[in-house]
Amino acid sequence: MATVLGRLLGLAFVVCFLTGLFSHFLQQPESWMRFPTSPAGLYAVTQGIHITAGIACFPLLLGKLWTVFPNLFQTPPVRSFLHLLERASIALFVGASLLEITIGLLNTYQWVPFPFFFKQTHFALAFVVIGSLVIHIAVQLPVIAEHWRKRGPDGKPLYGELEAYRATDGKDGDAVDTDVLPGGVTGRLMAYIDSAPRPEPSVSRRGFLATIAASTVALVVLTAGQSFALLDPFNLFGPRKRGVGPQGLPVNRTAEDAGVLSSAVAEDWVLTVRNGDTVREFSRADLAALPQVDVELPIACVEGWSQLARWRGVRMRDLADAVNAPAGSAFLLRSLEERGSFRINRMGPEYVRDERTVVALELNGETLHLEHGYPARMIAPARPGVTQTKWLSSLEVTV
Ligand SMILES: Nc1nc2c(c(=O)[nH]1)N[C@H]1C(S)=C(S)[C@@H](COP(=O)(O)O)O[C@H]1N2
Ligand SMILES: [Mo]
Repeated sequence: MATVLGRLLGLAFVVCFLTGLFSHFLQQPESWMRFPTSPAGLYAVTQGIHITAGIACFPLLLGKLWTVFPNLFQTPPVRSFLHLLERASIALFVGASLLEITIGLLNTYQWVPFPFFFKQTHFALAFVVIGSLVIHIAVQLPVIAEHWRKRGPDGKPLYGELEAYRATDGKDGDAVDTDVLPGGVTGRLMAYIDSAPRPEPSVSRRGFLATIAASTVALVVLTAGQSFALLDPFNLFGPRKRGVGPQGLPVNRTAEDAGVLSSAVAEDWVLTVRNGDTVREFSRADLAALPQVDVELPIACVEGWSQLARWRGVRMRDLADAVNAPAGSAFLLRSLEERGSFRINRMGPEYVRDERTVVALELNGETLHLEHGYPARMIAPARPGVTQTKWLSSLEVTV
């Protein structure tokens, strides 16, 4: 049972790690990095998977901890250097992964009741989790290999002996070919079976596994609706509900929190577009007079929720051309916001040149709501929500 849960958990951790790395570099790219802009919902999917797999880790991890709990009290506590290393890596692994998924979950509720930055900690811990998992697997590799070969180091079949031993309920040592006892997996398993206290199990193995499976499926089904439209009707636990918010779209940071209540509605607002000495200023009327395009693109938040919306506005490409930005230019997007981590964002050339990247003036057929970034906000395909800058003030060619 520990093995079954361990495999699922391992899979979930690897999925979280890879989707997490993808999300990390989308938000903090190295300057040489380029990202796919299609399909437009790519990030909504990878981040939806990230959050959903992270949530599934709770029952899986707790179930796994429950099944291996007696090992905590094994005697002797340390048998060898390798054993010490293994136990230490497990302690690190358990601690780090519990912390990792807990702060991750809290962050999806935008709740940070701990005295450190979420993003940096979550990123660093991911390497501790994966690192200690690799050590754990490396130490167990001989056992894993024996399992797959179905033979012990002595070449004898593994489980026949174990089953025979089990059948005697550990009482009749003679029923077992004791040759296989020392060393190999069978020996260690038997030693473990002998040493562990064996109370009447209060739940059957099947019942336990069914409970874990049911709670995992239930958690996923009742939360993943925030990320996947198909499950929307079952979204009970997801912190965000689709379609709830101004213009049918959730809001992450309000205009009030961003401190733009007056600057965003100022008469003299202009969008400044700059390429070195070439500077052009566009009022909202100027922007509205340029060719308009309609795009259907999702807001896909790092917190896992995402929602498709219809946007209308000016192609980013046209604005880049208006200041003769060379093809391949990246842009710095600035918001009216004076504080806040998302007021400045660098947009790589692959997005600048994509014809679906739009400085949006309208959302779902109406003038962009103040909460969604009025007078103008950026919307680009396959980018994290944090980069979809609201209340734009300037776009500037950058390296
Ligand atoms: N200027 C600015 N733009 C911003 C943010 C912000 O805090 N400030 N939040 C971002 C985040 S985290 C998300 S998920 C999206 C949400 O867009 P919405 O509120 O229109 O749904 O806006 C992004 N744009
Ligand atoms: Mo977000």
